[in-house]
Amino acid sequence: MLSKKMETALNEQIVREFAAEQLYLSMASWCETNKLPGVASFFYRQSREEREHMLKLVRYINKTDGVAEVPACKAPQKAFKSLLETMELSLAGERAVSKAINALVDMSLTIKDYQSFNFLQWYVSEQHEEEALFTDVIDMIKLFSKDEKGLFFLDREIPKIGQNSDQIEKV
Ligand code: OFO
Repeated sequence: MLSKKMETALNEQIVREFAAEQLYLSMASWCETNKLPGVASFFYRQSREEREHMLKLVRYINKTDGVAEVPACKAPQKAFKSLLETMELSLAGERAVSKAINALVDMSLTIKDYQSFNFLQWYVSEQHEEEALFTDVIDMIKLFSKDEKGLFFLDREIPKIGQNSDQIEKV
């Protein structure tokens, strides 16, 4: 059974996952309308993943005698200066989510909620993967953006990054 404190904190995490889903969807749309169909598919995938993270929380809260709350949608940023900006904003967002997950893990230990501690471990690994993924993409952009054909190459290669982990999740 969830304590009120943990139920509230997990519901706040739903808001963060939802915000990430919406932001990635907005970035996908921006890429699609800026001649970057490959990166658009990358962000559509990221957006779907964030929705899965949100649903996992909804199911966990409801199955642990709590009540999940579906949050209102605040419009995400819709215009971006560059491809690099989308990735830097993504990395900053993932770092903020990692911090929030760590705080939830801390709370679960403090109040001896070992079920939630166990549940949250999945998010700890996921955040590690996502931070590494966006760091790799940023490095790649910095390396190739000076090249004339760099943007064409990046649009083809970025969607391949993290594809394996996506496949593993679907198995
Ligand atoms: Fe990467 O934000 Fe979800 O967990």
